[in-house]
Amino acid sequence: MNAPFPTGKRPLHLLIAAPRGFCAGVDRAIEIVERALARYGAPVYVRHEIVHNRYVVDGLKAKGAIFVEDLDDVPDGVPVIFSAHGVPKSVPAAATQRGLEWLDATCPLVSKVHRQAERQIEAGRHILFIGHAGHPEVIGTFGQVPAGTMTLIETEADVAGLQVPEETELAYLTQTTLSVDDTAAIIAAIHERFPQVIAPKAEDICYATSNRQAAVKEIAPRCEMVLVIGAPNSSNSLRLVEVAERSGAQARMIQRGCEIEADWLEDVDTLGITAGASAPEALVEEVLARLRELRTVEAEEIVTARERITFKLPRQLVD
Ligand code: 0CG
Ligand code: SF4
Repeated sequence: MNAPFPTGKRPLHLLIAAPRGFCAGVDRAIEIVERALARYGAPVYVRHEIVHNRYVVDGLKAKGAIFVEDLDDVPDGVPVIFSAHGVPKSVPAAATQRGLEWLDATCPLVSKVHRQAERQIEAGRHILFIGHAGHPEVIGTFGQVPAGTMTLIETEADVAGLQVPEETELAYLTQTTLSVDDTAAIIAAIHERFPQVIAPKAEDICYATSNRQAAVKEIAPRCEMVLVIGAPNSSNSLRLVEVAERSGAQARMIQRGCEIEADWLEDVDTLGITAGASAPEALVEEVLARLRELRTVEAEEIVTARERITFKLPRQLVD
């Protein structure tokens, strides 16, 4: 009897989402570390993972970057870089006080939210901040305003449970890497309960987050499974898993190609692939190589947007 597939491997159709992977803020943050290493020499300290990806962090460690969670772990006399997710104002203030040379790799789109927060407080408003508790971007944004002037909102139920004195003027802002759909529902609940609330002038969820979610919405309904290349502490990557699941596909987050087990694909003829904003294209290539070991792969890229945005580097690093 003839084998159904002469190569012995069943075909696997891949739908590769575009845009995927690195955004302009991640490109800039990594370049800041690389340029700082070239300019000052190793070691250069980085407070928190520069972006939430172990492969990126390990690559920079190999070039002489040292990653710490706390400014107190940075010795005197070495430069320190703040991660793309942003930091409370107290962190650069403490670095300056210690006489440390510091560079800020905060994404300009996160810094924009920081400035909006300051403006709302100057206008005398209380801020409802939609985000995920404990995420470094949330900690950084809360650290832009005096304690007690911002309340974290994670769910629609949080909106219903809010206790706000009658005369309080409210504004809302959001983390940049949230679910577009969940955030829209929370914002609708805020507007319904507080019709006078001040909305941000433009959406705070960043272009990269919303474009990657839209691309997954396009491919996932055609796939039995979607693989999201990203890390479990990467907010924007976690949101891609949710979007794929809500579109009816099975979804798995993976960090490396070698994690893919043959039996995951037993019932899969069409597999979606995407990567979070902090996952490099080298990992997409690694995943494709692993899939080619397992199956006869035909790949198709589905492009739902083109991204041309880039951000300027800090002045100190431009020759
Ligand atoms: O998506 P989050 O904010 O967790 O960050 P990640 O480093 O994964 O991606 C872009 C940035 C900053
Ligand atoms: Fe900036 Fe968005 Fe990228 Fe975060 S995901 S670094 S906010 S562009």
